[in-house]
Amino acid sequence: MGSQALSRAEIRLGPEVAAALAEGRPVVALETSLIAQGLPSPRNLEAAVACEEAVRARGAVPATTAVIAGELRAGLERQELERLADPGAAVHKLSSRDLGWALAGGALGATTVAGAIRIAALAGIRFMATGGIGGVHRSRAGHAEDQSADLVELTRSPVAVVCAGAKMILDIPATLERLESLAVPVLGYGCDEFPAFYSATSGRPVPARVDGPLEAARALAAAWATGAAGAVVAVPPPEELLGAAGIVEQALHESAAVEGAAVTPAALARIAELTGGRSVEVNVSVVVNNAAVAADCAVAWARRGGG
Ligand code: PSU
Ligand code: MN
Repeated sequence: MGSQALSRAEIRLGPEVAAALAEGRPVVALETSLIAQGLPSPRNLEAAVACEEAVRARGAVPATTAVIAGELRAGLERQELERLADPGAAVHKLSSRDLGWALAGGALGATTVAGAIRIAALAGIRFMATGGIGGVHRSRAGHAEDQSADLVELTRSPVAVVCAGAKMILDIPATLERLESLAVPVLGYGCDEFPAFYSATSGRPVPARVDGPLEAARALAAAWATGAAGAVVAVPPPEELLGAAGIVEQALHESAAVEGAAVTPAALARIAELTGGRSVEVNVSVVVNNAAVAADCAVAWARRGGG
């Protein structure tokens, strides 16, 4: 029945990841939808490599996640990253609900936040980094309500997601309300305001602030001890995209006909055009910064004894 009976042949950890987990050393999971669907080539591969390097530089082991040839994976080889980043490869965007069919069917798939934290949970990894989580989309006349499964997956997978808030194209206040309804802890990392991905200000306060990795690790350990599953650690972007709000408005307006999972890639591509590529640079620096912060938190958490 519904028991978690994945065989060893179905989930494969990279050797470094397996060793680190066995020894209680810090590990940070990374998503790959950002690489396969979110960023243009060749910056996507560079970003994937830079995230892994940032995690290593801070003393943790990167566990980049994907589904490849009938296996859930955490910890990829360079050639596998290259395949996921290849614009000519047909790479599926996998949320957590998609892991089953992708695994059974041998599909090549990149993980969203939801997919990545589900794999992390199965592997026993407690920290994950991304750019921005999915959330509640702005309502659009004639379109069905669109809420990312990232939100619900945070209620199931005990993983701290380090991000610069939610994707900028979303309805940020509605996303924060939904996180509250779902009882997902939200921590501002050195900030009082929930960041808005391309900018440090959203006008919305965070419920709680932590300063530095030690405070974050303490707050997360206590949240897990009191029954939380996933948590959001919101980190202000290291650099900002000037005029982001207006540019995002315009991109969304122009991609009004796009539906479902295609909305993010279409809007991001248009934002990149409208900013002459500057949004891509900010996006990469945000993702790499979050990977570094996630590693700092994972290191602090492992030092206090993990869980
Ligand atoms: N943020 C970005 N680019 C992205 C994503 C987030 O700047 O490509 C991806 C992440 O993988 C996130 C996913 O989990 O979008 C959410 O997609 P959806 O709204 O379709 O659930
Ligand atoms: Mn959606």
